[in-house]
Amino acid sequence: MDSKMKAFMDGVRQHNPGEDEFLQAVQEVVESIWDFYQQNPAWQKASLLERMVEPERVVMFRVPWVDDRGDVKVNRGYRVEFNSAIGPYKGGIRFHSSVNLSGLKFLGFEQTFKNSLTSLPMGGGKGGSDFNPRGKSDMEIMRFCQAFMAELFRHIGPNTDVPAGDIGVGGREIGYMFGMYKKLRNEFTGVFTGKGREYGGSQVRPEATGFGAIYFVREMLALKQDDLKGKTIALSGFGNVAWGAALKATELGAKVVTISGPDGYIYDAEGISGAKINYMLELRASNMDVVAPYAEKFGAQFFPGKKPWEQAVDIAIPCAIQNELNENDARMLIDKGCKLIAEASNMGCTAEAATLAAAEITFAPGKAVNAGGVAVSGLEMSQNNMRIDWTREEIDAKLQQIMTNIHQTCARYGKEPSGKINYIKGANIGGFVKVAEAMMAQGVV
Ligand code: 2IT
Repeated sequence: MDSKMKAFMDGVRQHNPGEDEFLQAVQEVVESIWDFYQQNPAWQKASLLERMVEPERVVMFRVPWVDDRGDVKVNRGYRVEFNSAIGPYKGGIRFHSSVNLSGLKFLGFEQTFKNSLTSLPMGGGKGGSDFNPRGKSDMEIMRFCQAFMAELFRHIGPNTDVPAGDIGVGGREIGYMFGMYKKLRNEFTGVFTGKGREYGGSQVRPEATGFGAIYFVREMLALKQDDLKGKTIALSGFGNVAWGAALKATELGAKVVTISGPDGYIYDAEGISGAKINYMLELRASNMDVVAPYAEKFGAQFFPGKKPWEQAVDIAIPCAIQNELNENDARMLIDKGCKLIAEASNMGCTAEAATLAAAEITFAPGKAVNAGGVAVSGLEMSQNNMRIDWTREEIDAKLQQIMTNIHQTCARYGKEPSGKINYIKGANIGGFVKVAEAMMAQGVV
């Protein structure tokens, strides 16, 4: 590592002690852009990178709510407004017991570059709470969402900060949060994306992250004169992202053989298709956070406590959570013939796993692969502001075009002398440039 870069990273580490996930995300970006950054003395003089690793604002708040037994519970709420150089803060809200400041800072930082890659005018942000939706009743979910919004409403707005869903936050939660925002502000605006179709939600938003990931993988394969037909795919997770990816991969002729939950993973040799994909929605709606019932219902294998990366597949797509695929997992996948790993979860691979996969096979990072979700959120914002509703075909065509463009951006900035594409470098530089230029133009603010 270059000594100046090491000094920079030491400074970030000292300034953000114990924030391992945030430091992991920063390190990956800094390593990718360092040479490029050094070529521009004006950027260095403006301390651009120093400013970029500091969120513009972090809001942390108490969320007190009453459960069904009448007991008062207290959770912590957050919104990290990371960067607004190219548009209003934009990014999801995560409800998961693992949520903490480090995790949300990593996600908000990543979101800034991802949103830039989409080419739409959106800044980066992320929020959430350590509230765990598992086993909660519908009324408990509603009361929690309302309590969360009772504070968050004063920090967001359609031209300020536009949240969306993430892990633990889907259509139902967005409905409850949007309803509370509307009541408190007495105005109907597109302050959230991922809304229901009846009140301003876009076509294809639920499918967008998974569809976009598969469109991106299709581009990666096309470059090698290959396609998805007949490929076996291991997915992890069983939520919104895995669901959309399974639908599109199956439609394009691939066979999805695994999904997973905190309880273990399912291997279905016949392929997870048709009604089996829709069953994922039932599993999710049950609020139990388990995939085991799939095995009983469809006669597939269930591996308790294990991850799907021990299976022989052509392609692996982590769709659950950060660092869910480690170096050993990558080693196992590669040794069993896997040729491509694409992150649909944000930072789904550990740094070591990503490095190994990038060196030995083909690897693409989440900020490129999963950008389709926030891209369609951007289209939802446009439709809300124009008070129009584009058709499913129009949105899907725009999504495909955006994913193709992101792939081209990765190729443009990530092509190595050997001809191989370094997708990590390509995505990081590609996302960085627009944010950097916008910040330079706007002065020291
Ligand atoms: O990680 C992500 O890109 C999301 N959770 C979606 C964010 C959004 O604003 O649609």
